[in-house]
This record gives sequence, C-alpha cells and structure tokens, in this order.
Amino acid sequence: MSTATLPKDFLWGYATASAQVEGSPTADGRGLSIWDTFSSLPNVTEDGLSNATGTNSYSNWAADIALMKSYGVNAHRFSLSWSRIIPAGSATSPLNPAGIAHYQRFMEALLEAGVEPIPTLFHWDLPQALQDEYNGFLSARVLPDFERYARVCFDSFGHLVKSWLTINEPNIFAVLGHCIGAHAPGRSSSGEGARKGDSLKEPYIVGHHLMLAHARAVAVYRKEFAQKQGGKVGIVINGNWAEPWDASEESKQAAENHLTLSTLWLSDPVFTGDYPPLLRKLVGDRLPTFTAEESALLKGSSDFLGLNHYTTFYVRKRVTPIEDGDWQNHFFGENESTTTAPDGTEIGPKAGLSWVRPVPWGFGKLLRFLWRRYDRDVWVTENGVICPGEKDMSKEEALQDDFRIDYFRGYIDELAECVKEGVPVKSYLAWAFADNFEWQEGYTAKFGVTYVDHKNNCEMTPKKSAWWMKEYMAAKMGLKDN
Ligand code: PNW
Repeated sequence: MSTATLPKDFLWGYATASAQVEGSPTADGRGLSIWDTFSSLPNVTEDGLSNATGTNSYSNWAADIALMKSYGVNAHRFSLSWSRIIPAGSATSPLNPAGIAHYQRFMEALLEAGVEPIPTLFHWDLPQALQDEYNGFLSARVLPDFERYARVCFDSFGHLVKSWLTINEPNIFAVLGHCIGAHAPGRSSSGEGARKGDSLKEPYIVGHHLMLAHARAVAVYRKEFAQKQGGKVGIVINGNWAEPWDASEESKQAAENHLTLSTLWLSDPVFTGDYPPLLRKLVGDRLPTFTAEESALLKGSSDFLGLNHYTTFYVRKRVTPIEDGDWQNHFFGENESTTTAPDGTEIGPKAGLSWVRPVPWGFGKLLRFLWRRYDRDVWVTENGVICPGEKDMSKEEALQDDFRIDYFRGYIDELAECVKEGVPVKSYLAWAFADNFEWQEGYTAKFGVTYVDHKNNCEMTPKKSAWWMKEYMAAKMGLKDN
C-alpha cells in the first residue's frame, strides 16, 4: 500500500439510492415515481425487470444497517424517495407521515450503530404526478414543489443530519433522461408520445432547473435551519476525467471541451453563479441564462463539492462521423472519447461494464483540478466498478471479487496521495453497498461489495471486497497497525 494516510475523522462507507434499493413502491401510502413507471415498460431494462424489488431495503433496513456496521463504516450515503414523503409531490399536496417515520427510524438506527447518515434529496426518482402534470424538470413549476419537499426533509430529519446532498448527478439525469432516453423519463428526439422530446435542447433546460432547484433548497436550509441544525449542504456531480489523447493543441482543446460539456456545465454555476464561458461558446443559445437574482442565489450555494467518479477517457477531436440518431454524440459534438492511446496501449483494463475502466491517475488529476478551480472541500460520494464477467458468474465466483479490490486500492491510494498534498478530500463513499437495481441494466450490473440473491428474498452475502475494505480503511486511517 502507498504510505499516504487518511485522517481519523475521514468519512467512509458506501452509497445507495432509493429507486435502486428500496422496493415496496406502494407500501404505506407511497406514490409512484418516474422510475417505477419507466422501469415497468417493456424493453427498458436489460433483464426486463423493474425496480419494484431493489434490494428490499424498505423492509430489510435493520439487517442492512447491521451488515454495514460489521463492514466497519462510519458513514452511509442514501437517498430519500420524494414520493414516499409527499406521494403526489406538489407543494400543496399532503405529506405521508408513514414515509417520514420510516426515514426517521432509519437514520436513528444508523446513528445508534455509529454510522453518520448522509441523505441525498433527489437521486432521480421524481414523483410521477409531477411528470404527468407539467413534464417534471422541464418546467420551472418544479421549483416551488422541490423547495417545499426540501423544507419538509430539513424539518423532519435535520436534527439527525450533519451533511446534506441536494441533487445527484444533474448532468446524468439531464442527458440520460432527456437526450438519450435510456433513463426515466425516457425522452429523446426519436421517442414517441410522452417520450418525444428534443435531445439537443431539453437537457439544457432540465439542467437549468436542477441548478435552480438546488439553489432554492440551499437557501431554505441556510435561512431556516442552518443555525439550529449546524449542517452543511452540497451538490453531487458526476465527473470523469478527460485526458488529451496526445500532446497536440487540438487534443488539449477537445479534452477541455469535453470536460466542460459533460461536467463543468453543472458544477460551475453553484460556485460562480454562471455557466462556464466556454460552454456558452460551444452550445450557443441552446443554453438558458440565469437572471441576476438567480445567479446571486446560485453563487456559493454549495458548501462542498460532492463528486461521483468512475473512470477516465482519452479525448480527441472527432475523427469518426456521428451516426444519425446517436444523440449522445450529437450532444457532445466535435470531441470523441477513446480508451486507446496513439501507441495502441489501453488506458486501463476492461471491467464488467463498457464505460468504466480503472484509471486511478485520472482520479488524482480530476481531484486536483476541481480543487484548483473551486477551492472547496471535495467529498467523494461514489466510486466503484464491476468485475469482468461478474454479470454471468455463479455466487461462489462473484464473492471472490479481486478485480474490485484492485480498483478500490488504486483509487483510495490516489485519493490519499491528494490529501497528503493538501487537497481537502473529506469522504470516500464507494458504490455500492449491495448489488442493486442498476437503472437500464436492471439487476444484471453488479456494483456491490455485498452479493444479493434476487431470487431468494434478496439474501445478502458479503463479497471479499467488503472485508478487504474494512481492513484497508482502518489501516489508512491509523486505527489499526498494518
Ligand atoms: C451513477 N454513465 O450513475 C449513479 O449515481 C448511480 O445511481 C449508479 O448506480 C452508478 O453511477 C453506477 O452506474 C451513472 O452512463 C449512470 O456515464 C450512468 C453513467 C454515469 C453514472
């Protein structure tokens, strides 16, 4: 192991999201979310299964916490289901006391187990009623509804929470849900009926409203709750590193364009109050503008930067033509990513999912870059991988997840080196606690350190990586000799 260590108060644990683990979509008065409806449509998920089971965590939460505790974690990231708390979603519709009580019990039990609860307000499961009523985040009508939902959460759970996350990966929600159509609500230019959209414009509108929703939630917290509750609030972005493919100016520019189009688009506004100037140059008038008041509300609205990071690509000026209907590539325009360097070497080994390759040095570059750019604490809120072939493995094979261990070791060592240099990284929350509903992959893509037998009442068995991580983090944080 590298010699760089981590401080004793470093927060570490695992992450989950309500739509991926809870199941029980109609229990105790819950309303439906866009993921319940979308994942129940034919031909949406790889295995044809919806998220109605998850890992059964709505009923098995006590066992989850016991297992987590045995893994040695001191923090747990999870998300709140808006439609469990306000079934119809809107600012004027009734609360669901049973849903609120569930999360209160859950967070109290985490604290009793010595695990700090780190809730996310919105991890993509918008109440279906708001999608039906006004197309969800495509409309500014979502803003008062989100603001009220956030207020209810701070009011109901704030006494148990020191760190709040507002919105998970606004960029992925905007692009996969409103450009490619692979995620709920499934809109794209080639969609039909309620799914017919405009792949080049809608992601920017949705992203804009997500920024404003974040800013309004934070304003509520700071004004009405911060003083008595004393917590911090931040957003979570998805950021992969874009490495120039070669030393040419053209590749450097392409990498900068790519990072701007994919990540800085929805991280700059919460620190600077506006989109990056380069983004406006690249996107033109498809990009909405903030009013002076909105910009003032956004600027400095994140106490820290939450970062979900998985991988690194090489980026160069596009040489392969964009195919018709390839909306992702239309969206990202004149840049293209590749995993192969000019000399033919691969950027990292193949994992069990096409878009993730282990490249720890890219993580270090991104952490240093974000710190220089924003001068804020960075909280790593997701990082993880699927082992090659894990999809089709027997349980016995899947438990021996050495590829995942190597990935975690590389990324944790890189993180610790950054901390040693002075980069203020405060947490490492790995994805994921258990194999769960992985969006369009259904249950086939397994990111967990816990094996879940979905055919057997979601019975859980720790993988080798869970015990490895426990030892490794204890050693890194000086809680144990190594
Ligand atoms: C993140 N992509 O999603 C999410 O926050 C998690 O809910 C998810 O399970 C995890 O990463 C693993 O996929 C992403 O296609 C989904 O680039 C897709 C992409 C990136 C992140």
